[in-house]
Amino acid sequence: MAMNLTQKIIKRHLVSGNMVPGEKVAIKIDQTLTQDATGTMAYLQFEALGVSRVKTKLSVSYVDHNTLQTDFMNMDDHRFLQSIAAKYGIYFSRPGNGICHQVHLERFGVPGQTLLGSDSHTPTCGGLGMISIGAGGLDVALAMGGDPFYLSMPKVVLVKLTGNLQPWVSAKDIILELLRRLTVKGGVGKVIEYEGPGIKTLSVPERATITNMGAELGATTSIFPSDEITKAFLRMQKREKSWKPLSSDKNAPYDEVIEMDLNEVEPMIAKPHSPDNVVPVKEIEGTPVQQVAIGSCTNSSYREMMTVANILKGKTVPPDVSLVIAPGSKQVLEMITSNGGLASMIASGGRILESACGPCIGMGQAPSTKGVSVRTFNRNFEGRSGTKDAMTYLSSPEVAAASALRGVITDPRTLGKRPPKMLMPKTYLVNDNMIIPPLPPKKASSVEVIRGPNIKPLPEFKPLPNKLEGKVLIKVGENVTTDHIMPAGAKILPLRSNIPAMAEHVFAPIDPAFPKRAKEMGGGFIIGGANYGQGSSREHAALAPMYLGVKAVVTKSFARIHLANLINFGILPLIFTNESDYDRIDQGDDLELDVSGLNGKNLILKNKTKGVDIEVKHPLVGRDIDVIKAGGSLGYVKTRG
Ligand code: MIC
Ligand code: SF4
Repeated sequence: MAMNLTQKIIKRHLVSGNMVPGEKVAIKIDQTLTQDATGTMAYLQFEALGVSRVKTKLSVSYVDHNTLQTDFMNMDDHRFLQSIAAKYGIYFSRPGNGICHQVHLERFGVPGQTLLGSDSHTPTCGGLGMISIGAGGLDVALAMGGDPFYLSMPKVVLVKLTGNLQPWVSAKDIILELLRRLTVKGGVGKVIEYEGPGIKTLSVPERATITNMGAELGATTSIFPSDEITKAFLRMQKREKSWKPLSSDKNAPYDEVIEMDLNEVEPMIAKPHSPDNVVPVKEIEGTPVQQVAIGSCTNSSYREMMTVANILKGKTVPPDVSLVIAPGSKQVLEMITSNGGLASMIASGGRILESACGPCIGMGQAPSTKGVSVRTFNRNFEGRSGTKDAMTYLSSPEVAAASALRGVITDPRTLGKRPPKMLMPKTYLVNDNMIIPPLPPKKASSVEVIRGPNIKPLPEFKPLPNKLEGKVLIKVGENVTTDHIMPAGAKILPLRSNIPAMAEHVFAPIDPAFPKRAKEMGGGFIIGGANYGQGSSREHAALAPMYLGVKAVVTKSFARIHLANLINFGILPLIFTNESDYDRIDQGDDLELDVSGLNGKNLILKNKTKGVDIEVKHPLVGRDIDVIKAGGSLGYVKTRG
């Protein structure tokens, strides 16, 4: 039977389950990646499994998020991660070596393999023909311990690209156009597969921009075939041996087909405060800009940095604009340093940041009050930049550089007929001296793990009782992100390995009184709208509410990774059978739920305050029920023995 590329790779990795959309399948994981903000917790969980060495083909621990060291906490975490990596057979990418997804694409990704990463933008490596999926840290810890990864078998959408991108239009515009069409919910439960003659015009880093931001569609992952272009990229990275050709079969089945003619794609921009609030740039041209930020795992490859350098060359950024640039990896930074690209950026007034996430996650460079910031990043949720009332826009590097030079949002096509000519080098500069390879097992076993005082033990997990009772602690609206539930930024991110301290900030952007209320009431329920928990993979958005006593979250629907995280930490996820019942519950209402019959799908949620019974269903499949009953995955794994 003809298969699409997603089905082929999943089939080769299938451990259990039927490959029928919506059914639970378990797949073998070849590679894992973690980053420091999710990694500390993931490795504490890995340690709790009691395994002596990772069981994957390759595992890499990156430090790229918490690189602003305003006190001891972040560097303590870096040292913890480095010692853990040495002890358990994990590659360690040192701070400064670059953003996990960019470095993984350059140095480690292998076509046809599976990659599980504790970061929602792990699908970046789909640009190389991998099935690469973002997950909570606990799922990644379990994969490192040799367990398969459980997921709902996704539907597969074909995006057929034809034609050629026009001058000044780039890969970012393709994914922004797709977000405009499909919205941030459009990819939930789906893998987006790219095919068609248009893909032959896109290099691997351009493909990776598209698969990276497929995360914003809510997709399980996105993938390109592995072809001659993939081979050329791997050759340039001196990794040609990792290449093999991979594509879907002729007449492969797809659940949906979307066509896009690249000739028609224009420079696009996402307006505040959602990545799907997309319009053509020309519609909002002229909006004054205070800050332009270039970088992030979406747009920080060599090609993109050189595009920006060439646009800036010989020009000066106007006095009212702050331009900040973070090249995605040390490889990129070293290359643009030796070819003069960096000099053009500096000469134009660009402020150069280290190769890390930086402003993308509010680690410095917060915009001014009500400041307009044009960013080549992937998320513009309210407050994520570090300034609550900032207006952040998402665009391509071309639009960002043009806007930086003009001081207003600018369609780059007004800068000239074509962008300055750029020649790609024959090979990339390969220097892995900031990646520490794993130690041999004998040496590794004697390594002492270094734990700073901010690294606190995991909270306790309690089995699910037969009855859940409590008040509605908060009721939130549609598309609530994990940045709302558990914000990041320079002040809160350092607390990632300290759940009691972190819990003090749950729902801070929406309702700062939440943690106090939750504690006073001994926990309770959360009520949410559709796509609850979209965005980041941070399991802290489940772990910290669990610590505060949250027992169940009732919504119209969930985003994939957050749903898995809730189950992993023993918080019962529930969905309204009738969406309109959302209106029959308010904050402060007293709820009661008998959960002894979890094996059936439907449950009755009693709203004692309003005197109404509300039908809800749970999305738990197969082993999820046992996991929830055990109070979460760690408890479940222990009972399983
Ligand atoms: C993000 O972009 O929101 C992050 C920070 O990379 C997160 C991970 C985290 O919260 O640590 C993600 O995308 O998963
Ligand atoms: Fe880092 Fe931003 Fe990418 Fe998240 S989206 S991994 S914070 S660069």
